[in-house]
Amino acid sequence: MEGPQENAEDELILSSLPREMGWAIPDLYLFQQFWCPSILIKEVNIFQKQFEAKDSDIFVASFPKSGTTWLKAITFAIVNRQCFSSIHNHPLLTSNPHQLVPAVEFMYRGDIHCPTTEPRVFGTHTPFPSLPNSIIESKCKIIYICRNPFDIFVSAWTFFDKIKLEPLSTLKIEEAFEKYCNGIIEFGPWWSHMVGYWKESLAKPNKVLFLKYEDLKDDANFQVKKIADFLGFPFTQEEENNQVIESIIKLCSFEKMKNSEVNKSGIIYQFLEKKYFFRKGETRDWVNYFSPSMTEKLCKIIEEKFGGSGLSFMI
Ligand code: PAP
Repeated sequence: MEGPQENAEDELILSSLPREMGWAIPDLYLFQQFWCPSILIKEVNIFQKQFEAKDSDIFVASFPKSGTTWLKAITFAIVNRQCFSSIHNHPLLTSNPHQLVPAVEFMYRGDIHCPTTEPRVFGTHTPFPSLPNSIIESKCKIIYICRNPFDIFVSAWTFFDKIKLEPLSTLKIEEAFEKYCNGIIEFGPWWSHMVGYWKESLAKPNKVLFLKYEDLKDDANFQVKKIADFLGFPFTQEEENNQVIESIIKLCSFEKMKNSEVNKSGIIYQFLEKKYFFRKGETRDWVNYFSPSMTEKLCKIIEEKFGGSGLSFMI
């Protein structure tokens, strides 16, 4: 527990940071160059200072609404496939992926616990430059999932509206889009988040694997094998013959997870309803929401922010 002096220091630090209204969290602070939700600043700080990474740790990193839940499920299923070989008694049928693979930022709030078995698999929305040194310096691995910024916008706009905290009211799509184009969104700007991990994946391909939601949708079999190889848990020929990859894909599929009793009700992280993590699970749903001028504006921003980085999106 913090005493009055620490609380006063925290308040002082916060009051010196630029502040904006969030989409779901009333206050976002520009902390270490990203828009950190006020309720997580202390946690991100503790994470940076205290987290001790083990060489065997695995991090599923992402910008919110990029496919985190899906990749957490796939990663958990890959690395634990020897313990839970039967699809009928798998923990993913009785726990939400966010319970099995906790977000490190929420771990310090008390309701989510650190995994006790190795390899420990964690999730994080923290941008690459703000990760603790022990993650950078250890041999642990990071898998980043990236999604096209059009679908992220729609997914975020619909999700954040459902989970928003008092006293926030519904953001009109135009208002949300304006914020999005200025990078003002929980853990934004989205472009620096993606580019940070992208560059690291190019510099250290054995440390950071950069995936795209669209590629996972397109050829899950190929991507699941790639993840398993990267993590040092490759599938044997026998496993391939026994359709182990296919059963992992099926177990983690959108339909299976959305319709699983465990994901239909209840909350995680103290205030998030599990059912809201499963909406449509499709690519290109953005065409149902974007006007021509919004499309043009976002295309320009993408060109400006990603031009020359080598990172591109199939729009
Ligand atoms: P988070 O950052 O809050 O954890 P995240 O899981 O990254 O959210 O993103 C949620 C999106 O992934 C939703 O997309 P949508 O709004 O466009 O539908 C959600 O439906 C989708 N999603 C969740 N689980 C799966 C899955 N198993 N397969 C494919 N997409 C999924």
